[in-house]
Amino acid sequence: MKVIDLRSDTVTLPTPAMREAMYSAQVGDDVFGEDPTVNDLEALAAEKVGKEAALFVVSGTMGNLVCILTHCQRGDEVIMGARAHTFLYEVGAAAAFGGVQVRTIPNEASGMLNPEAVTDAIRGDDIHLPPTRLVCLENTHSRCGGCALSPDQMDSICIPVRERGISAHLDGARVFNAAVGLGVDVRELTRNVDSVMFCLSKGLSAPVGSLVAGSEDFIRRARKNRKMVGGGMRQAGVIAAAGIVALNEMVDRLAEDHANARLLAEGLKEIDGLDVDLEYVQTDIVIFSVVSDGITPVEVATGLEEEGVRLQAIGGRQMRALTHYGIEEEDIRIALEAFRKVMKGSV
Ligand code: TLP
Repeated sequence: MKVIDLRSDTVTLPTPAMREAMYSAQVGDDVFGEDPTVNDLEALAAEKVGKEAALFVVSGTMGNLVCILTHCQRGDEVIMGARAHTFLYEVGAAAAFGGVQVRTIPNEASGMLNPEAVTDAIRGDDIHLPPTRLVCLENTHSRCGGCALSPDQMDSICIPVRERGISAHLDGARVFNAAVGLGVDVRELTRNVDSVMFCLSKGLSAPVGSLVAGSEDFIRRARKNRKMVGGGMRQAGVIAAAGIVALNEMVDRLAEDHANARLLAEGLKEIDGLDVDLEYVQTDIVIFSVVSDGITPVEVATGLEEEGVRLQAIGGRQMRALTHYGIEEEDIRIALEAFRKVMKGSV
């Protein structure tokens, strides 16, 4: 039986073209700047997101941390949404390694931050207050169902922030999903941020890696911070090679994942005991609720597992499913059938 794994788009396996590129990659010692494949990937990444330079890092978590370390000093304050991945799921790395204080403001259901709430949270010049150094945004917003912020929404936060001398960072783990979902060039989403992190190892299906992009000067300093956190890799071209394929071949197909997520969400909405707000299903993530009292989300996940469908309960009554490379329309139909079976008799 094929397991239909909807836990995350991180479970994607490398494509045959990636495996071939990895096999034949030219490599060198990247700490000396001598891995030609890493250098090619960094140049390609910088160009894709419209920045001067880029840096290959191990993971999204490392990328966000390296950016925070590069923007901030100990004792600085960083503003982000209360549902930001960096706040919720990155092990408190900014506090642990950077000594920075994270100040959260509420996310709207779409992941958006109220631009006025952001500027209001910027600290004044007072001996008692920590200096605000950075605002972090997330697009698409993982905990807000993969919603995409438009270029105008991004600008409405970033422009006033930067006018006040504060930097803007984008956790763009899935920024290519946002761009494809909105039908815009990704540069329109990154044009007013000082730094952006995006992942190759999620919907783009590469086995490992993320990139950080920004100005030449920012990336030079970020490179040193990456070394400090143990992220200086050596013959990393073997994994960078898959990243080049990911950026060149795997972006446009994200639209298929979005269509499958939509199909899944519409199907789930029809099932008694489940509820989905379709307005917030915009890319590859479907967050839905188990509204029946007769079954818990954990029991739903266990029942589905027995049917060969894997997904996660994410707290409260909520569950999450992600579509990705390797999941076909037919798999969604099979998954919906499994849901009907598990939910039957629970309402
Ligand atoms: N998200 C993972 C889990 O950590 C929850 C997932 O399965 O969605 N930013 C965002 C918006 C993310 O969703 C993630 C990973 C990261 C950063 C961290 O990336 P990695 O896992 O590469 O450290």
